[in-house]
Amino acid sequence: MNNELIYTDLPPKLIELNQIIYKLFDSKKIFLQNGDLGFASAPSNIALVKYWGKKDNELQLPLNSSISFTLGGFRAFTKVTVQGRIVEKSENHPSLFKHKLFLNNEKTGTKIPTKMEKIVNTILFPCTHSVALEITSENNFPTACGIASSAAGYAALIGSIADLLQLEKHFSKEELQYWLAQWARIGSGSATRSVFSIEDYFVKWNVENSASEIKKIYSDTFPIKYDSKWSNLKHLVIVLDSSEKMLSSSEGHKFVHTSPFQNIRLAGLNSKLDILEQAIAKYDFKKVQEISEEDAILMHAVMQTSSPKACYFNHDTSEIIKAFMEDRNRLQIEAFWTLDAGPNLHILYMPSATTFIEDFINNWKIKKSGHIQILKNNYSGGLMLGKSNFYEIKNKLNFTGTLA
Ligand code: 2P0
Repeated sequence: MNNELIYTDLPPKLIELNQIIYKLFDSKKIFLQNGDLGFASAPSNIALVKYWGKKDNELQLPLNSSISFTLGGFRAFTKVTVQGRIVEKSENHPSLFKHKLFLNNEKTGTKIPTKMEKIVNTILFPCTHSVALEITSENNFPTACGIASSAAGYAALIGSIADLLQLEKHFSKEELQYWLAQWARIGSGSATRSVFSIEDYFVKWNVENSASEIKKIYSDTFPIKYDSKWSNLKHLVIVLDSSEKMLSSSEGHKFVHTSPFQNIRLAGLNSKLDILEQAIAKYDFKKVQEISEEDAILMHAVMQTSSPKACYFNHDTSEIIKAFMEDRNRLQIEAFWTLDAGPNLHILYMPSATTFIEDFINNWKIKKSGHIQILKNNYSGGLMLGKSNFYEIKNKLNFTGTLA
């Protein structure tokens, strides 16, 4: 196989786990044949302290650690189907089959993106001469609505491959969690925060900055401790603009170093992450609010002052944030806002703030003559593997792919 289409430079622990999979293929304990299936459903997530900027593009290592809240109701549903024939390994023919991707009910599939192809080829290395994957993936939220589709998408893809290979039987829980988080990260950075279980509301993607050599940089992702009150936290998105981004996030990451605000943002970030972690552990709503809102502003300041500019924020975004903060501060409500790489406002709030949020949205709708839409996150849950989980949650959620 063309060496450019597999990963050779992976973290040692991930290489070890991949070797275990290769041995299972060799001993036929894992055996793939035409029609075999794997299923997974993965949530999206919204970062409170953001990942913006990479140390290494190929391995997707971030410049800074980040902490996210899992968006259990906004999900990708991915099914992988093996296309293949039985051949002896010694035949060594190029595969007759090509991986194919079917996104959001497309009738005709497309060639999968190169990065995805490299991931699939590396995981299935011993059998890519005889099989390929047909990947079908759907989101239950519309594109360009302010919810990270790559996070849910890559987490669900890696999950569905883990299900196809039945890795739950072959790896310990910790090994499987590590394997999922590392591969999801290589797919899309933010996806590494979407591979945890139902109780894992807050996830930290940690990167150690001390090592100078890229290969020795340690990056790991894990759920963080939280006070049980946070399990009541609600979330919705006020969709102000659903047009496609001018600059993709993957492109935007590349230009952080050109912004004069980049070093300012990074300077205080590690202590902010520590404070945020403590505030989540002991339910200090005010601190979580302050740090999240500040980092959203700082990230967008970096975006808007980089060259080329990544201007995701628009006039309506500033206007609604100003109005929200004035009312929220005056009434001392437990609610805060944040943004992704887009203009649409994410609101996180406790049940005591529900009436306030509803009134705020209704007033805003009147002011904007109805030109906003609301996406409510009505479900909490993490990555789910397997066919029965897949259909159970798909039926539970209003699977329309449209704005509610
Ligand atoms: C985050 N974002 O922490 C930040 C906040 C957007 C703004 O991670 O190139 O789609 O696939 O690693 O993960 C969006 O970037 O970029 C992102 P890649 P990704 O959620």
